[in-house]
Amino acid sequence: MNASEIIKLCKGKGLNGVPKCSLVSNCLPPEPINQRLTEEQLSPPVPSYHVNSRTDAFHPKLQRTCLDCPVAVIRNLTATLEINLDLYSTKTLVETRPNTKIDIREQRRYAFDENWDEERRKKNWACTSKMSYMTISKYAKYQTDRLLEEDQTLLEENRNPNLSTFDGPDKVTERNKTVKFATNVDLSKPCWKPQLNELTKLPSLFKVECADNMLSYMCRDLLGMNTVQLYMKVPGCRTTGHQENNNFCSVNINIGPGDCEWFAAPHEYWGVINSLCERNGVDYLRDPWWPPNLDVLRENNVPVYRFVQKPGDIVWVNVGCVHWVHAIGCCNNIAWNVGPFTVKQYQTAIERYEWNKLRQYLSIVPMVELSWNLARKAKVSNQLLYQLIKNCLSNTMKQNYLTLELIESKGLTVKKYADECENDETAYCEDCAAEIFNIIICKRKSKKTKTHLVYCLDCALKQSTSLENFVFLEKCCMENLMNIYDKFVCY
Ligand SMILES: O=C(O)CCC(=O)C(=O)O
Ligand SMILES: [Fe+2]
Ligand SMILES: [Zn+2]
Repeated sequence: MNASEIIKLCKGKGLNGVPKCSLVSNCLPPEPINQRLTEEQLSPPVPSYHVNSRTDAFHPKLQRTCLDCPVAVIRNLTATLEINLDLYSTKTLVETRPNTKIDIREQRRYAFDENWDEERRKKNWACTSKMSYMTISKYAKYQTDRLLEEDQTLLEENRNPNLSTFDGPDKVTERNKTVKFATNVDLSKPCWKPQLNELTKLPSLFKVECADNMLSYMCRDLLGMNTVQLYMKVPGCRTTGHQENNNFCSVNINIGPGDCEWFAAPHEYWGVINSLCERNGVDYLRDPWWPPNLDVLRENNVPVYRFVQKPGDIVWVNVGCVHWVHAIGCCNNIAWNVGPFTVKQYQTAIERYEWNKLRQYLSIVPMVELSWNLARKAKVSNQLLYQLIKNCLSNTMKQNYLTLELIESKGLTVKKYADECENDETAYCEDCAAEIFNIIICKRKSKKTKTHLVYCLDCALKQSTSLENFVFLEKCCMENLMNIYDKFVCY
């Protein structure tokens, strides 16, 4: 059906209310698998790909390996492509922007595969951290001091193997009980141009900006997703367990000088990990967590890849893979997300989008806006992927029509959204965090500052069934949406 046939069938259906719209039939966490995994299956070796030449680097086999495995390490690619990792070293960062303020998380330090409560009495899932700020140069000093200290400690440990730097219940040294982790240093600013430029040497699957990357069709920055973020670490710093925002893939390069240790479980097992979190009082999506030990996962039939990422190694995190990362040495990492044009990527992103809605958790990737952008600008050649995107367009186009019908049936008018705002942020509902697509329902918060609060239709109706006191703004008119819908074809 073309757009006008679809809309014709909707006529009059929005007068008494607009049904909720879900873009997937099921977005619930997957059930545990029935079959008991063997010891080998529970500790699989990480798929790794060693690049020996430029031919290897751009060979389709590399892309295939990445898209087929939950997680992969790619060794020697950065060296082969002569990517200058010094650009991301602490020394260069200090030379470029010594006074930039960065977010710091102060974390407890424990053995690599363990997590304890604050008193170090019981192992648990919850992690605590204190937030603060530092400048790049101040963190650099901290990191360098720790680097020297670690060398010293290693020497001592070699002499006396009973000493340990980490913080188990019985192996506590007073020193270094907490570590400072500089998370999410934003490299999207113009001063980091050389750092971003360097990454254009990568094969297209890994590129930050590329026609093959769905995230490049967002008209603005999603910090850390379609822009690069840098992490500065000392031994013991932890990136707690998570899946990427909306289950997009991620690319991570260890800049060194130290190593990182990774733990990862395939997407199918996120449901089991989610229940383990729930049973242990942590919110899988919102709280920081770390498995108390790896046996818990083994007992629950969850396979865990465990591997070391050396300086220069790229870790590829595929769609929906659950992962948690621990710094073995002092190091910096750079990371960003990509969205290959695959059915699995799009489908899984939409599933998480719907699950986030159920949990009232904000989707950093506004999948509806992205889908309409893809329709306007991307060339989609995979028939099934095309159908999934078209399905999203059709549902949201109907939703848009019914919403207009409902508003107008109440004798209210919808105004045109000012053009100068066209490129601004995605709106999310003030109450339920849902993405607001195309029709902005808002209420003035303060006359003085001219700030507005934005709501989805459901949350606005909860406040007032007559929708009085709300203003309605339409970004793209019905006719334009219908045009985009009809023009979106599969190549
Ligand atoms: O380097 C880190 O600690 C961040 C790891 C991560 O979660 C990622 O790259 O997706
Ligand atoms: Fe990640
Ligand atoms: Zn809402």
